Amino acid sequence: MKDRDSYPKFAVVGHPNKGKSSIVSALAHDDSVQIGNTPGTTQIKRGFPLRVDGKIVYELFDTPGFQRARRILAWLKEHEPVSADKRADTIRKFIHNFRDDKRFRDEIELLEPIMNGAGIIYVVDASKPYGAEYEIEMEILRWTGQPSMAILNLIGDEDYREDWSRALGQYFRLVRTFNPLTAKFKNHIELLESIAQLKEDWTEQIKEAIEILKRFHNQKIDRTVEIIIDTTIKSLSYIYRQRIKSKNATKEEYRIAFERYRREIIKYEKKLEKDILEIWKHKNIDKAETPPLINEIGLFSKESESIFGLSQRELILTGASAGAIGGAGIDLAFSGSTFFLGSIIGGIIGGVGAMVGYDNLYNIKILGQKIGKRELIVGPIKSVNFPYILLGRALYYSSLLANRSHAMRDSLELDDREFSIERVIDSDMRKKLEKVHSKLREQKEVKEELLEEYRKVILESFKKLI
Ligand SMILES: Nc1nc2c(ncn2[C@@H]2O[C@H](COP(=O)(O)OP(=O)(O)O)[C@@H](O)[C@H]2O)c(=O)[nH]1
Ligand SMILES: [Mg+2]
Repeated sequence: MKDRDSYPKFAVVGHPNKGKSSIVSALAHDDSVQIGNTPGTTQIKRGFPLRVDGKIVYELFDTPGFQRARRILAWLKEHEPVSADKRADTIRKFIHNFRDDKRFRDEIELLEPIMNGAGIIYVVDASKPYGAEYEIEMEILRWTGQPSMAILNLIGDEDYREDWSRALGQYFRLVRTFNPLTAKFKNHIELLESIAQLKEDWTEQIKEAIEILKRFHNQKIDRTVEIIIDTTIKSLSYIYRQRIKSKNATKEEYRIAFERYRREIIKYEKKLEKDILEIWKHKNIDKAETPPLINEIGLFSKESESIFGLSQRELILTGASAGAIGGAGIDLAFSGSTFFLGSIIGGIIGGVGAMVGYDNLYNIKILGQKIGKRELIVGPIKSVNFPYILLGRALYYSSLLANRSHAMRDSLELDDREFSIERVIDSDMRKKLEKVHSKLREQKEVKEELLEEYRKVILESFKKLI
């Protein structure tokens, strides 16, 4: 039977400020790891396990940087054993003798997990020139006898990886480049594949970890797609009903009905935002700085003339085939700013005078059942563009989070100009989507096969982005 603690462990070590904590954060999918500009942010070692379904896949130790490597190596050499196989014992002796000595606290913190069986991940900033001063700490690590690899992190713009590799190759079994801030899932897996080669005992365990991570990653993708579709369908079929007093709704009644309708759709999108953050485990994203998806760009601003790069003509064709959009609707949708759902809906509320003309787009009806029982109905939205705005925003937002390293501490920047829905949804795909959208516009039932086709298209488009 496997021992409960049998998962692989790694100590991430190196000079201060080389990106150790960032690497731990990225590889443990944990955005709570402290990352700092000032050396010494990490003072004591801390283990960060990567859990999938409650089970630990591996654990990384974030450690303080080396501070007094020269003194320690001198001590080790003074106590040099007769043969190399006893060097690890000398390290143990050092830890034992100096456990309470504050001068060596950082080194003891970083050596301890290694002597307890953790593999070594040595981190350097290869955008800075190589220097012999690193050899002292590399030599100490070599004395531990633990399997080790070096990671070349490029923090700045320059690239001294060749020099570094020549030196590191003499101390470490493997040398790999890994950028903790830009690493995507694929890079993470590649790094783990390298780590699997470090020690024979680990190969099976790490391969298993890779399989678990891949499966988990696919589950996250499926969940994301499910939420995007669910939100889109809910928004497209949403209908707001409000009792009104007379045959004609007053301006105020229109305004209130629109506002309630708009708020509900915004609520759906906010919920999506929250769910996606949870799926991709971004707990500490700087939300205050995160621009809300619903932005205040005015409806009639001339900022952009296409919707995510879809040409007008194409959209009109899509619309024509759906047969659901009036001339006023087309003009409105195209003159508006593209990305910001709130502005399209919001703009209408803004100009009270504009309301009546856009009945077509928003499907506003007044239903008189009996005298005194009249209803103002808003929705389902008729705009052909609207579903693509929703989908585009959701896909773009989700891809930013799926691709975001947990080492990233910058606030999330949303910029629709980076994103073109045309790149991920071609016209064949759009035709399939349109089958569902048109049913929703007409308030008809959507058959299971159509939904399945819809799901495949959204999955395919999301996979293009991550
Ligand atoms: N641009 C860039 N910055 C990085 C990278 N890795 C780390 N940093 C930054 O370098 C600083 C130190 O990183 P940290 O992980 O705390 O280093 P540690 O002291 O070795 O744990 C932080 O401000 C990081 O955001 C990188 O690959 N690219
Ligand atoms: Mg640190």
